[in-house]
Parts: sequence; structure tokens; C-alpha cells
Amino acid sequence: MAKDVKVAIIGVGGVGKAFIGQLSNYIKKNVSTVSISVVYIARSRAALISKDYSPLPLTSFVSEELDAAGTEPLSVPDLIQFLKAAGSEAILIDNTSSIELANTYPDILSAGIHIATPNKKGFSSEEKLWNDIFSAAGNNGESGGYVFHEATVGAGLPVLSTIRDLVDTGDEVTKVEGVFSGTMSFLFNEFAPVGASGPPKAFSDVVKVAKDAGYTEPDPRDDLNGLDVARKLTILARLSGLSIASPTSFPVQSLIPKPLESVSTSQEFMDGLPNYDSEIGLLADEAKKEGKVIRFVGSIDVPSKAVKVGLEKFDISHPIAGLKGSDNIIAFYTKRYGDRALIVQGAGAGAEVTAMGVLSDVIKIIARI
Ligand code: NHO
Repeated sequence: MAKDVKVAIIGVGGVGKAFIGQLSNYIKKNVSTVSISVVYIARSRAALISKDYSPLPLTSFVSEELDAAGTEPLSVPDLIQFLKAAGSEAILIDNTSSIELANTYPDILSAGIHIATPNKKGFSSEEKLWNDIFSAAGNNGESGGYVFHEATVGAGLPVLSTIRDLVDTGDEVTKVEGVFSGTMSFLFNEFAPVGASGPPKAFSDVVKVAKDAGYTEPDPRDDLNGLDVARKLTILARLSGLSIASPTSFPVQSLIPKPLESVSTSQEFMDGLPNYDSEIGLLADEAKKEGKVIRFVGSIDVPSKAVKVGLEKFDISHPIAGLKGSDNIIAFYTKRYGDRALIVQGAGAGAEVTAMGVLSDVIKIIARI
């Protein structure tokens, strides 16, 4: 008999819409014995609910359908009850960046509902939440739902599955190093490219180009403060076996000039940024004289428990220096791999590749239930 899986999707922004498209294609071509029905789709103030658990249509007009539905989303306890009452396995997809929703993961998992998510908040906030999530989860053979969050680091790149496989097969991770932000990758690949000739670019101009092209958050300070990278490092460090209290418990270099931290609008920030071009320009010049380039990187040194995020100089022959576009690169140094790192590299940002990471988690969950 076909296995029956009910799916609830919360969050229908860039990633949510791409996920719905990919899931729809997966369901259409699915030749396995699994019957997947999406029975709930919600964003902040609207929801589509299939009260009789018949599959909701997965169209590209989901935003319009949510507008027309006029139905309020269920509270998390009501959603748990709704999914449990279906009497079959259920997966919740959290495509939001909500900490409030992430705080409820332990309850969702304890109810036996599985979770797949690109939302970093649950795994990179206070350590207690991480511990509560994995105590409630069934990933290690206990009774709770499975939780997978591959897309929280490197979008669809196999970063978390790689580190888990290394650790589970008895290897010891000694160091993880790389470029973890698509935005920061783009900024520095443009600002300080290998083999640059001609007059140097102003950092503020590069930030403006990236902002206008939609590569940064609406307020670029949300990229430049380093916190997105710090959250990703927190997740990787915890998976490497380190105890990390929070993403602000280790050194994180912010590229926001101090006086611009508190200006109220993103426009004021952009207007003020050219005044600080010389500081970062000097760093790039200094690196160039040494035959190097500057890149915004994160690193975890496991034996010394040192985690840090910030600008570093790299020799132009180093793989980190030669990145292109908004690619991520993550190098794992382990006992087994010795001095030659295991390297994962490729597009690490964008709705389609992030949604791919989420769908691959859904497929992993389905294979386990
Ligand atoms: P949006 O477009 O803001 O959509 C969020 C949706 O969630 C909206 O529909 C909103 O109504 C809904 N929502 C928010 N709070 C809610 C609540 N409490 N209840 C119900 N609905 C709620 O965000 P995105 O871009 O679609 O992102 C979704 C999630 O994916 C976020 O957690 C984000 O951090 C994560 N994510 C996105 C990306 C990406 O490229 N867009 C990446 C990773 C994870 O790999 C990517 C990345 O790291 C990009 C990074 N900036 C970089 O490397 O430079």
C-alpha cells in the first residue's frame, strides 16, 4: 500500500515559492510508493487549509490564492493537532526566518512530526534551543520526528550532510574554513579580484551594484554585520562537536563603519558608506602588495575551539581567492583527509538552490519513514 505523507508549508517568499514548484514536479514524476499531499500552506497572515486532507493544488499562483482565501494561519498547537488528526506521517516545512516558529520545533518534533527547513534561527541561536531540538528529534533513533536543515549552510550544497557523514563514519574534523555568504563572496570577488588591473574600485560602489542587483538584503547592513556568516559557523561548529553558546559568543568582524551602525534607514547607510572607502581600500592595497587578496571568511579550529568570522588575506593561488560570482567554498580538514582538504564549492545563495536543499531533506525524511 502507498505510504501516505501529509505536508504543511509555512513561508511563501522567494524560497517557499521555489520549493512549491520543485515539490510539485517531484510529486508529478514520483514513481515510488509514497503518496504526498500538501494539506496546509501559510504565510504570516493567511493560510490555505485542506480540512479533509485532500491535496491542495500546487500552482505558481499560490500568493494570489492566499490573498483570496481570507483564512488566518493556525497556531502551532492547532497545526500539530490538525496534522496528527490525519493519522499519517507528516512533515512541516519552515520556509520562514521566524525565531518564534523555530522555538516551537521541540514541540513539533515531540509530537512525531518531521521538519525540513532553511531557517537558520533554530540551529544558530541559544544553545539550549539546539539541545532541546535534538533531544526531541528522532534523528538518533528516538521516538520524535526527524529534523533536517541542509539549506541553513551553503543553500543546496552538500555541506551539513558531508560533515555528518565524516563524523558518523569515525573521521575527526580538525578545521573548517571557507566563504559562507553569497553576498560577501560577490562583494569581495568584485572589489578585490585576482589579477585586477586599472584603478581600484570603491567598496561602496560595489555594495551599491550588489544592492541594486538584489544580491544583498534590503538593508545591506544585514549582510555586512557578519551575523549571517556567524550563524552558519555556529551550526557547523556544533556539528563538529563544539559547544557554542550563541552566534555572538565568538569574534565576528562587522564591516559596518561604527558611525553608520545606528543610522535609521538603509538609504542613509548607503549615502554615508563612501566616506569609509579608504579604510577597506588600504587593506586591499596592503594585501595586493603581498601578492594576496582580501576575502570575508569564517573558520573553526576544532582542537583549540576557536571560531572566528572576518576579513583575511589569501595568496592568489589559494582556492578561496579564486572564487567567482556569489559562490561559496567550504574546506573540511580532517584526520582522514590530512592536509589536503575535502572541498565543497558552488552556488551558495538563491531561491532555487536553497529550495533544492529543502526538498532533498524532504526526500531523506520520506526514505526513513
Ligand atoms: P522571504 O522572501 O522573506 O519569505 C519569508 C516568508 O515567510 C514570507 O512568506 C513570510 O510571510 C513568511 N513568514 C515569516 N514569518 C512567518 C511566521 N511567523 N509565520 C508564517 N509565515 C511567516 O525569505 P526567503 O528568502 O524565502 O527565505 C526563507 C528562509 O530561507 C529564511 O530563513 C532564509 O534565511 C532562508 N535561506 C534563504 C536563502 C536565500 O538565498 N534566499 C539562503 C539560505 C537560507 O543559501 C541562502 C543564503 O544563505 C543567502 C545569504 N544571504 C547569503 O549567503 O548571502
